[in-house]
Amino acid sequence: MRLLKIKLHWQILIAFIIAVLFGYFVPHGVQYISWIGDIFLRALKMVIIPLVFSSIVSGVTSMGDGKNLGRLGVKTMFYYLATSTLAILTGLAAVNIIRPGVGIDLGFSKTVEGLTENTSSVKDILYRLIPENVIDSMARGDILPVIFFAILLGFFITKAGKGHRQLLTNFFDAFFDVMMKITLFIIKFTPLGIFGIVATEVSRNSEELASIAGSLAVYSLTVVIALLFHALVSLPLIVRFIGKAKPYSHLKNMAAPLLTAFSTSSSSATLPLTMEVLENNSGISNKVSSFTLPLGATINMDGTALYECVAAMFIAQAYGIDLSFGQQMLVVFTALLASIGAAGIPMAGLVMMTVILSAVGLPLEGIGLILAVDRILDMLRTSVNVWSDSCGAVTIARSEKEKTNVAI
Ligand code: DAS
Repeated sequence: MRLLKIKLHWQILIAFIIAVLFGYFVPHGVQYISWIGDIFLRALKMVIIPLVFSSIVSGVTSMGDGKNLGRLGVKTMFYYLATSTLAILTGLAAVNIIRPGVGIDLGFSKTVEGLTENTSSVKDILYRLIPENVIDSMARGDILPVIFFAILLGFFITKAGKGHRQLLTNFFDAFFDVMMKITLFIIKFTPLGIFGIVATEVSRNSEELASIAGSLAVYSLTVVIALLFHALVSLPLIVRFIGKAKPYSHLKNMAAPLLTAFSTSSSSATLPLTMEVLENNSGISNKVSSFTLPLGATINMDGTALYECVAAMFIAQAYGIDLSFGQQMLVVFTALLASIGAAGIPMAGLVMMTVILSAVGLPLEGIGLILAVDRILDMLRTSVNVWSDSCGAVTIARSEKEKTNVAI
């Protein structure tokens, strides 16, 4: 039981090392344990629909009773969509320049079914977004229309009469809280899942082991470089020239929440501290912080969106699949929606990877490639998520003519 006392990321590292050794030295033994990885992936997919649905409805209804929905709501949604898209494009550029997965060539023999059918014309994307039957989409795990419907439902709950609005808001907040607990319980089994998946992948590709390990390091570096560029260049430029505020003074103020986000890998757990720091250190009004931050912690995840894009492209490269420009734009679009749907809890980005891969038609087992480094990368992408939410609060507060403590 002492093993369970070790922090999850150390458990994952130990499980990864054992899995590589087992897969390499006892490849014929893998058939007795590969089911563990399959069960873990099934459990992750089991919670996606209810978790994403309740996360988005709860997040959108946190915008309050619709009064704020005017100018502040439009600015906030525009900032969130713009910075998440900028993050994704930064990741796309990095993964196309560095090309971390090229050369592994896992020899993915069969053409990846579904990939070619995913045309990405706007009409097709709209057809995918607006379902004929949202319950059928939920049953089939077709996440994009579920995310679209959840945003619509959350928005119109804020427009409902006081009684209904309060009842439904409380219900979805409670439902989301329980779904987070179930997901955190499943995440505890990640070391077992890693053992089953990685041992299987290694036994299948043991001859590429060295190149996979090398490529995994380059992949991690690609994610880190792109995340740091977005966090330390793109976002500060937005704060400086659109928010007319001092980004690095604000960064100093954000030290505690960023370290909390890094160590907990949970935007939701960091939210109370982020709000306290924004109001007391950077001097943002409660009106702006209490509106933008809870929403941001749920639907604005620049770090996650960037990571989803890089991971999907890395997996495509590793399987020798050359994505066309249109297919890469579909990856960008699904990464944006997946980041909106990801919950602010550890490894939520990994849970959403199954969404991206199935939406674009890439092999799900590609998750086995990135699982081992996911928990470490989660720490950095969560910090970037929180940092972007806080930059949004400063930029929006300044656009509302608030003096703040970080004004130029
Ligand atoms: N850990 C998630 C968060 O709390 C991010 C992720 O898993 O990508 O923001």
